[in-house]
Amino acid sequence: MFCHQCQETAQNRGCDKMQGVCGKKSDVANLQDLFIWTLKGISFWGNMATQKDLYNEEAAFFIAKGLFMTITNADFSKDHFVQKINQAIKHRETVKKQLLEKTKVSGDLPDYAVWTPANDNDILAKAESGTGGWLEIENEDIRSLKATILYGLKGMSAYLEHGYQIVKDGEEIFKFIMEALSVIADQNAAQDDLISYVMKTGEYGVKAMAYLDEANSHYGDTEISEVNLGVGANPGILISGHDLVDLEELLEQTKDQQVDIYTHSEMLPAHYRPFFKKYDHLRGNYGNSWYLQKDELKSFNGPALFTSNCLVPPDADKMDRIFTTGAVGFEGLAYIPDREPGGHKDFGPIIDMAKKCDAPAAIESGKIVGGFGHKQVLKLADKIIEAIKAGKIKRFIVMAGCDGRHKSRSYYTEVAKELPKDTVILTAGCAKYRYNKLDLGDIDGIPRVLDAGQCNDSYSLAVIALELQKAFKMADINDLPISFDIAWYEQKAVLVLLALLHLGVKGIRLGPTLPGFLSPNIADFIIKSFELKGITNAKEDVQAMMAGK
Ligand code: FSO
Ligand code: SF4
Repeated sequence: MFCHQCQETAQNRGCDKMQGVCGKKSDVANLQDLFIWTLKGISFWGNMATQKDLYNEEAAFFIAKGLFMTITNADFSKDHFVQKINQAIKHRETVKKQLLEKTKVSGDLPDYAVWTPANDNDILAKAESGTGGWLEIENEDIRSLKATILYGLKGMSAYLEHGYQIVKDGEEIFKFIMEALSVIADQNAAQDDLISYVMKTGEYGVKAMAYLDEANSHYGDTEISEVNLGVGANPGILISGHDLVDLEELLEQTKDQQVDIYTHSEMLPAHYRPFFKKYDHLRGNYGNSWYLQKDELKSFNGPALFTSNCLVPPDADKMDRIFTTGAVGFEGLAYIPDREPGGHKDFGPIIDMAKKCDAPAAIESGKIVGGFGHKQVLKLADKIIEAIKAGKIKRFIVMAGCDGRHKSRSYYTEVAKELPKDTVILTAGCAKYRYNKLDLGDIDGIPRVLDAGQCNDSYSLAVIALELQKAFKMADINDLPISFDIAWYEQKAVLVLLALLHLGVKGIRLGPTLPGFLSPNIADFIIKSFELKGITNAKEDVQAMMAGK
């Protein structure tokens, strides 16, 4: 195996032993590489087909969902990937047939466009041979650019998969994924073309984030809300991940069942959406960010449902209490199958289990406040602009992104503490758990931490910046009193970074480390072109940010 897609990759170079730092085993990693290789096969035909007005929506969604499954801490199941590779070949053949009925394709066909396994053993053998792995690409700069595009596409696919459950459509962005996958697959792709696709991935990243923002508004726009951190007397189900449709169906199916629902990690911002407020048994948020789930599950006492990443490989004695669905999977854990068109998922097994469990033990009490998506913040725009003009708010610090296991991430807590009292932190994603329970106070009633929501809601932070730019009639977004100090872990954060670069944001700090998948030359190119920086220590970085550097 060789996987270097996340911030915790071994030695910031790549996981290449029997198991990755995240717990992904080498056989699964190799199957994921082969699966993406077969998705390139669908894209090879699909990209040509869309140019002939033969867009196959089912195949395009299959590709996006497939990429989402390979994101860090999503699907660890060998069986799932074998099944998916078989399905990918079927989709490829359908798309190919549709195209060949309309036009002829000449020239040599690449292996990924034609390979058909005789059986599952064939798939396992091909995966073990390393087919589709990064080390097949010798030139490290080409490998680095292709990895940047692919990881951005994985993040984009996560946003699309969630949005598509709610609104369908999204054709333009699904087509881009096929186009970009075809470019990554092309062995002759030139460095300059790949650089332009890195930027295009950021451009489509903004579109994908806007698409999901619009889709999620089906549940109402985020509004200022207090979220309970304590527990009730009923047994509970803990729901984690980012999928709001799953949450809705779980809430419906647990109505009047004397079972409470608690959000975990990235599901916390669901409390900010008006739609979910009608469910009294949506009791509150339990616990913190994803990497603490094992300990928090012990005291929760009831079952947990993972609707998307981040799943940590569970302890053997907790396997029966963890359920997966959507793009998540793990050998030995129960998997709730997808909904049929027009139907819903059946959460019966998890509800039955919850009823037999004790109520959660309290680990916290009190409330936290969030819900500052772009529409809510724009309602406060006059107040904020007044505070900026009066010098009461000197600077905004965007500290969005992901949390992670490494101790070095205490940097973000220290930055939050170190920042002067006339600064406001804009956040989204699980990175906020590093400081969202500190008492940082407010500025004339505006909280010093404005939480827009999930990492998926990072779009809000870009919209807020663009609106402030308009309000202050500034020609350049970089003239605003905003600093970006982003924490990254997995591939949605890669997409958010590319989206910010596309929007022209310069001088972003990215930590705790710069991505290991950037070769020295490509890292140098990005650092020079966009003034991207690593982090140093909280004191020095706060001083620099306050000086606009
Ligand atoms: Fe965090 Fe995990 Fe939301 Fe990520 S829970 S790390 S960027 O998957 O998705 O913020
Ligand atoms: Fe390693 Fe991250 Fe890949 Fe897991 S996802 S194998 S930790 S690089």
